[in-house]
Amino acid sequence: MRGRFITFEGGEGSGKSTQVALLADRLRIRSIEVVTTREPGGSPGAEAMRHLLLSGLVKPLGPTAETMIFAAARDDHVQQTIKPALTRGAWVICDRFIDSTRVYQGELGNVDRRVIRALERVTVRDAMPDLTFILDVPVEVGFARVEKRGQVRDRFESEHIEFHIQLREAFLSLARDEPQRCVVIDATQSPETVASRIWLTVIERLLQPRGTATASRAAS
Ligand code: T5A
Repeated sequence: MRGRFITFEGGEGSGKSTQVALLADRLRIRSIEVVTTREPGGSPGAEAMRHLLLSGLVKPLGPTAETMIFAAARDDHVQQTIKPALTRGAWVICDRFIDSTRVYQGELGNVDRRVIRALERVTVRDAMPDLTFILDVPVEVGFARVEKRGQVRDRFESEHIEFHIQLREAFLSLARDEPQRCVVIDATQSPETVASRIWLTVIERLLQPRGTATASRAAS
């Protein structure tokens, strides 16, 4: 049976990487094989393209060219990592995926929506996420977390504050458009509290067959 595919999306410092790891731990305790991965990256070819994208080397080429390089990286990632894992029945948890392209390059980069969707069809095909968590934090909270980590800001983290405010709105709007796939999580609470909310959703949507014990009982 095909494994499940879960993606995490949201603004900078919203806690995606932290929650990817915490969810993987909970699933592994249930003896589920889990592959954690990220975009841009997640396969040797895509990791090589990650450097080009996040260093800003590609920025001068413009948003459409940048989108195509994100798509090339995604194609390799889907073919080399995601599809083989799903086919053998593993669960895949990915830190950013198609919604980041829709929001960063589409909504904020003004790349034509038809181009974004066409590239999505070519690269993703039947590897669509079953469930997408959109971690929502006010921009200043995300920035403070990134700041505290003390690393050099990448190409997108360096964008002005208005960019990040629009980014947050675009993710929330996307979630409203696809409620069957996307779940917004208030990510301002502690990592453990956020992880518990995510876990309840995974139980309700992916683990708990209809008509069995309530999610809260199963989670305890
Ligand atoms: N991009 C990506 C596109 O433009 N188009 C695309 O198609 C794709 C796929 C990727 C960049 O590429 C862009 C978007 C991005 O700008 P990245 O380096 O992978 O860049 O960075 P991000 O995905 O933005 O991830 P970050 O590492 O910045 O943030 P996370 O993963 O959201 O947050 P995390 O878990 O690393 O946490 C950040 C800090 O906060 C703490 C952590 O300990 C850590 O120090 N933290 C919390 N603190 C308090 N309370 C909580 N609940 C916390 N959760 C985490």
